[in-house]
Amino acid sequence: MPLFRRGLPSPISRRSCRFAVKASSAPPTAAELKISTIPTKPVEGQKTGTSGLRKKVKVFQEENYLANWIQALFNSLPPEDYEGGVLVLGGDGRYFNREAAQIIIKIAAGNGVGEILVGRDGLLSTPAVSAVIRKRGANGGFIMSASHNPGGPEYDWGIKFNYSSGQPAPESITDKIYGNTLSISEIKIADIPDVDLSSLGVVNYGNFTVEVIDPVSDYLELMENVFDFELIKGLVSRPDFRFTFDAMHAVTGAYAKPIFVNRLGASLDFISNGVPLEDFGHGHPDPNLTYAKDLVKIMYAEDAPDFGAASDGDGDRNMILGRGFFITPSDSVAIIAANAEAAIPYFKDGAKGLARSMPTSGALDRVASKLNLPFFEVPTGWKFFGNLMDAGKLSICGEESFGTGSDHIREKDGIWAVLAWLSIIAYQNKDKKVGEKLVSVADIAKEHWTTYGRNFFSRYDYEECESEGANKMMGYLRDVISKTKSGDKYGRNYTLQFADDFTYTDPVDGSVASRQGLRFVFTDGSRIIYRLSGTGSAGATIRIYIEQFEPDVSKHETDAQTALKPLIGLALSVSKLSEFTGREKPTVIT
Ligand code: VG1
Ligand code: CO
Repeated sequence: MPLFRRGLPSPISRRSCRFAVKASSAPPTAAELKISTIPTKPVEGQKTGTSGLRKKVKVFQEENYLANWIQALFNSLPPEDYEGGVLVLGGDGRYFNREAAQIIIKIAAGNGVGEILVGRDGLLSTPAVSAVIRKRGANGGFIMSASHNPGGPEYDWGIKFNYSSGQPAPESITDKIYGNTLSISEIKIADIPDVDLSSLGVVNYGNFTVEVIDPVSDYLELMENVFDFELIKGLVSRPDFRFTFDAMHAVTGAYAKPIFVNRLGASLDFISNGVPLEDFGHGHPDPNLTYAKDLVKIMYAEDAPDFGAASDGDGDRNMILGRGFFITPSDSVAIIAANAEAAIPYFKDGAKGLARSMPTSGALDRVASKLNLPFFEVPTGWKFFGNLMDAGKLSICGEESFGTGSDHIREKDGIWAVLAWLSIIAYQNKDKKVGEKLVSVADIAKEHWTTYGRNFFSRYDYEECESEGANKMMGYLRDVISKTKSGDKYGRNYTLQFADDFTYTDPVDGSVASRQGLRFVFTDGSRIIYRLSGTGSAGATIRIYIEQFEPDVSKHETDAQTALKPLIGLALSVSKLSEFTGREKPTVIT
């Protein structure tokens, strides 16, 4: 599979239809684009995790730290795939993005890139970067974000590279980049002034062009093609329906007003934390029950709105709440998949296939089986879905970590998930007169459970443990697994079907990803899964995923923590977690 699309229009012809040239001083001519080569030394530890390279801001501020990684990236790609080509650049607005954008622009120019399309003020959500790459036929793009990790001088920064289908670079590329960071000796950088990113326009330096684009318009256009906006507008403008969205002072703040208010008619009052801030207002921009507590409080209050949602730092995650009701992400993707054909025009001919990450609950599997659709289970991380989408095998997919999306782009998509839920609610209520009782979020979920059964699911996170203890625990569990056999008894009620370390073989290109999570699967379908996070920037985060299927409708309203209690106890005792880590309680429970 070629990495980049060939036969792109040349940057010159692409440029002719753009905005008027805007530059503070007369642009230099081609001959004047001076490129310097500066010597550098390799830096340890620039290995990409689940989603890009994430470190403390202070680490990225070390001399050439970011520049080395960017140059190593260009050293990893065939020159014909970027020379004279187009790259997209954007980010979530976090601290250090301004400086980083200038470094990336200059190194791209130094390596012969033809054009950079950058979001105004350096802003573009992760899904919007994917959308812009695809719409404009770009060769790839950079996302400046550490996603849900906190931002600010003391916190995290991150960088991710997506290629021409808009998909996060696969491990074959990120491994190559890492290899090159260990042998790098020079950086090629263009000697141009900092580019003004605060207003739309085009500036040329010799054969190199920077275009500052509106961060919202390409993305909004795509959403209008995917969804029936008139249907959603009908719901949002009802006097008996209230909707609230928490942008967590992150990038979706830039999207919420143009989409929900201006285009769909929601009231501006219902958007909270809608201004993107460099430190997310001292928050942790992770839309879950722990970190989005303001929204949770609103949605569980008396007279709560009918629908509440939040998105993360870079806009690819989502949390969905009804009045006093939390939709687990594993249920969310299953419910969207079950209702998509009827409620979302993009899926009017049905989905091509469904997929989830391995630790995500099996709720989606049941929808796939009922709708008779191809189904895939991939490792954690969105990059594993892209090949299936490119091959036309997959339409709707999700992760338990608040990620939901489809093949309209190649990233998970927070606003898409909110629009998908609004479409489903709107569709189910389209014939309801004002004053009649509306079908609520809770009704939709309960109806789904009645049809498919309920997969109780919970995740326990132990953040920033000592790496040594966490690694020892995983080693110990591998040892335990090697001694297990089918039929082993666990506690009073569980019989082991199998235990292993998940390995995935990509059905499209045959690439193999191993050591993707330790799983204990029991004969009744219950599962316990252990993984170490690949997105943290300090210590180790242990994740334990617990799942149990319940076909009995009379038990569906049990609280998930109550229903899962025996299995959770088992997960803690089997792993000896508190002995290895000294932790008695998780930092986050979802
Ligand atoms: C976490 C999630 C994973 C998600 C990844 C990136 O990874 O578990 O499902 O794809 O974050 O999401 P890990 O390795 O920490 O478990 V984001 O919104 O941070 O780009
Ligand atoms: Co994110």
